[in-house]
Amino acid sequence: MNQLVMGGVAKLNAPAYIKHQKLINWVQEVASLTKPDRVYWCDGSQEEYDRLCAEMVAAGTMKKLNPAKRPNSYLACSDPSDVARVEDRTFICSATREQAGPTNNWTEPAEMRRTLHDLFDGCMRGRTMYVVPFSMGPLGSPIAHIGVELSDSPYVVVNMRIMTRMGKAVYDVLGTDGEFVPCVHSVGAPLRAGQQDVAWPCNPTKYIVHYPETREIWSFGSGYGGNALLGKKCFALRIASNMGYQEAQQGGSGWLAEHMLILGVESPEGKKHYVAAAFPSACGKTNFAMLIPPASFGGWKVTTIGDDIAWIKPGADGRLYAINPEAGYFGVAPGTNEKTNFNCMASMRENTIFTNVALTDDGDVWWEGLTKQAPAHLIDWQGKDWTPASGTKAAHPNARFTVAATQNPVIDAAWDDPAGVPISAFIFGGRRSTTVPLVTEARNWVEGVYMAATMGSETTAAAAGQMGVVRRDPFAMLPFMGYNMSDYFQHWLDLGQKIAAANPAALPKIYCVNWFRTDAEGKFAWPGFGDNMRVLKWMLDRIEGTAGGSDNVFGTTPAYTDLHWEGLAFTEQQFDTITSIDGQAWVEELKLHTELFEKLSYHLPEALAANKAELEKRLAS
Ligand code: O2Y
Ligand code: MN
Repeated sequence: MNQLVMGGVAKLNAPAYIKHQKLINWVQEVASLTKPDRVYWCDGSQEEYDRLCAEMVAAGTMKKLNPAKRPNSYLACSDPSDVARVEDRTFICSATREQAGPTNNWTEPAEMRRTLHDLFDGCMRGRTMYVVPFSMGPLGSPIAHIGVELSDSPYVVVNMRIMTRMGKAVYDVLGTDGEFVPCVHSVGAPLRAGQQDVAWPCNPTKYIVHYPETREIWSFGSGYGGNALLGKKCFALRIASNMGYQEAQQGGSGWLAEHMLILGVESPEGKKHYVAAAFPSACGKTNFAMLIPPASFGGWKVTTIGDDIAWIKPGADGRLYAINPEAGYFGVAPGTNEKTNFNCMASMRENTIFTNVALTDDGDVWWEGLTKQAPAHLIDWQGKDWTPASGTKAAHPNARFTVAATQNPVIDAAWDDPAGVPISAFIFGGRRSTTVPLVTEARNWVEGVYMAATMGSETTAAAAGQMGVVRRDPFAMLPFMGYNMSDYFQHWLDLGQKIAAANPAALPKIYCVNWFRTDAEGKFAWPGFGDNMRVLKWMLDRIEGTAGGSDNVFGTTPAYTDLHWEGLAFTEQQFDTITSIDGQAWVEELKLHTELFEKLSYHLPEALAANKAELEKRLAS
């Protein structure tokens, strides 16, 4: 084993296959600060994964599920105080406050370094520090980047092995001097000699800190999801969005790190397009990424490249190419079932880590929405006996499954292609019960960027404790932006301009969608799920130039007859319910756009302000 008892002296015994002295020195430096009992260099093997899982079962962190029901699968239950991302504890510590912008928490970097130095000093005592090398994106892809996470959580290691390309091969790509993003993570719970550990160590003090200038991530106090699996939101969105912007600032074409799923759609005639779609958290991204077209769409195929994050770069032909930087899904379990997402259920039949779901009496898992009727008895996510009469949730609303992308039965053949896939359209969607119509096509790039910049979403009870409050969530990036939001808007505008200057036909179309309009009874008026294919088909037909649409104040929308309705009893009147535009509601909506633009006034692109003025003029007339 690549493991060494340190006895207070920071000697590492890095494996001979690691030739990167700077990396070894950094591991040494962090070990000297955090003072773990052991340093373990992960190789990413199956044997290592199985061993760590067995150790966590012995420690009470995970339970092995019944292999007859759920082969090679585990359930981990977190501390009840550590169940979700902590946005109020997340910081972008760029050199100046303006560089982080008004949508991010910011602390002066030197001050934050002092705070973190004190917290990390000795924070791994009694624990093992794992060295986790990982690639975001196919190993060696020109769009991929490498990270190394140092963590004192074996739960993080096994999840990172599923969520990223993790292991020894990363060192071959790094060579002697390759670049990597250093990520330091601690649950913040040092152990005194002889002290008994708890099943889910964590610390009430939490910091999720990004230093964009040095491209470092430091995370303290949480072992959960986006707070701890640092390849995901921290690297693949916050740090990467900044990297893509900086590349443009330094004279390159620049690139995009987006909170977007990527899917492929193929017509019965074999015409294939890829689209990337941004939705805020908890808006059914995984369902859309694995959509099954209705039966009346015989011969149409939807395939998944990714369910959460896209890295997008201009290719040699001037088009935008996207990769999924991740290798697995960390999806929300509650609400997922054979009807809402058959492919997702199939993905997690085996080799899955579940977190904060309930345990059945026969050693399988259950969550709200999995079956119509709840089992008569369960052990809930907090380890307590549960019956349908308990009056509590058996699974935490943010309970998760971690599963390899390769287990998805509709994984796209090109999902691992280092070159990425060409993007034909961007889709932006929020959760709005009123105001925003089912689908609108932007007439030009600026109009599309405006739609994305001003998108909003109603909060769900689980997310905010307050139903139905509209939160502006530009590009669905609000919690994940690694720099100033207005500079980000400008970056999108500039990239569009560069692409159009070389070849206007290479520009993807931009759409705004809303699956969540409600009827007079407050029920969802649009069936959603597989029926979203009807909207997707209209978009593809538009791209191919074969579908109708008419202009309104915001963009181009389909008429009832422009959509394929076979197999769905949905009347023209129902269609009106979800596409009608309420002028007064839009006057109110635009006041919220004004509020947003006032907040983002520093560096707000003039083109967006002008687009808003045009919109107001059209609305008034
Ligand atoms: O609560 C967490 O840590 C998970 S957040 C998450 C996980 C997977 C995909 N998206 C999200 C998100 O919040 O957007
Ligand atoms: Mn997400």
